[in-house]
Amino acid sequence: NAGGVFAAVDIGASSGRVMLGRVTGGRPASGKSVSLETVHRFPNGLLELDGGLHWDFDALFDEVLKGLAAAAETAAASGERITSIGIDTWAVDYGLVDASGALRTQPFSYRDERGRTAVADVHKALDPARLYATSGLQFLQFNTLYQLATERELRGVQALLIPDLIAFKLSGQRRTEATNASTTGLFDAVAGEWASEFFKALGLPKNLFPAIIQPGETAGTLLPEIAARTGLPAETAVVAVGSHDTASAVAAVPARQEDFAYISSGTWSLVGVELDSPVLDEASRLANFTNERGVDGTIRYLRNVGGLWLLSECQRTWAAEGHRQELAPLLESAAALPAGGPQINADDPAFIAPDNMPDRIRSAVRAGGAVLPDRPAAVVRCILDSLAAAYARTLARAEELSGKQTSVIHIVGGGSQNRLLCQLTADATGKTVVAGPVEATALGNVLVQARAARAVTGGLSELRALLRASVQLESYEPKSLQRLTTPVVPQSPPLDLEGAE
Ligand code: LFR
Repeated sequence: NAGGVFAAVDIGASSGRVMLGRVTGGRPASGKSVSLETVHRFPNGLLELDGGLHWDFDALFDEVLKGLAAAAETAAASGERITSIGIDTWAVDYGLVDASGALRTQPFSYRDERGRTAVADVHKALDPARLYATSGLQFLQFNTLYQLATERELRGVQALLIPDLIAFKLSGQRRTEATNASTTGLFDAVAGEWASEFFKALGLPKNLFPAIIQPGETAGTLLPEIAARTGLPAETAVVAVGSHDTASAVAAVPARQEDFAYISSGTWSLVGVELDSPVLDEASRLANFTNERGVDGTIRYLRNVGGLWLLSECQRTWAAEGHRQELAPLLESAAALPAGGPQINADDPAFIAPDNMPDRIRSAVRAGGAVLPDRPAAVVRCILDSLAAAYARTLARAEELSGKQTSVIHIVGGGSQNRLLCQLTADATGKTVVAGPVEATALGNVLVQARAARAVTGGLSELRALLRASVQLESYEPKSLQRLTTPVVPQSPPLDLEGAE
């Protein structure tokens, strides 16, 4: 049983990449390993159109094709054959396509305010307790159902979530991948199917979304024109993976034992535990924990905590003001500052929109009765202290509400490279932090494809063992004294289920 070569399309809010994933090594399975080679990288960002915040899907798809062409070329140069393509991106957002397959507009971004304006109306039709009891989804003002409620006309179109839209453009096949469907608010967390009563209650067309496909199932093969443009054989499969990036990231948490917590740390921090079944009770709803679907029918019981978006937006503002700050020296100065400085509530929806992040952070600190020194390093330290504190309180709640105790925290994604953040998290939680891999989303994507092709076998624990044999990890132990001096954190604001008027 030889290995295989797979193409992973992995797009985040600030950048995308196409990678070749190789599974090599013979029997037994534990002798195998997985590696990644980046063949194409491209930027992503918000596009302002008619006053709304969108994604430039046409540009992204162009980059995907360039990336697949580069993948084909790289593989051909070493006599390899790419078995399949898997796609993962952020969740929630969608494009509307008509019968001919044309996109109605560039997809809206979840950072646009439109979802928020529809919350009150949606909750009039379906009260939040009923929504949660079925979907198990945390309340976020941008969840798909609120965005859909702002659409003027949904007859004659279908909604395709972003990874599904890419898969459709590659293969001509329309499907909705299950892990991402679970972030729409229109999905039944127990049945694992669309919650048809919600479509009815909200007046949404019954077939607004295509049928569900599970990670590991094949959607189709390449359209002839795509094969011609990329140089990939037309029989290359488009395989569904955990198309929600967080689902792929959690599949690639290199945990050795069952009792682990994870933080998928990138633009957002997704903080929680893996469960076999959802927690749908009222306490869980009020704490705003989500039950998103993971690979192999697992439940990702977590909360969205602010993320490195806070930091990247500050950097963007500083650069625009003419004093660009490189990350490495910034983090070094931030690490040199004493513990116990001011904090903000990293979960505050006030930080979702772009622009002027340093100002917004400064006024949040001021509102809490403290002062933030006017230096980038102080702002960065405040962000990281606040994230670590949010991680600690979120994990404590996740354990309490789910009854699952954890002994180790895995940080995966970009944040796993941020040594200060990893150490502060160990300090704030009092637990060992294991950091890595950085490319968890792409690795989870590749492993699900590899299993579909039978290049690897087993459940998530076998995939995780293979990962541990393949990647470098780093451990951080808590400095217990610091933990005792961590200040009381501002509490999350009460859930704004009515939506802001
Ligand atoms: C992370 C992520 C989160 C989701 C947010 C918006 O990239 O996918 O899981 O809540 O983006 O889609």
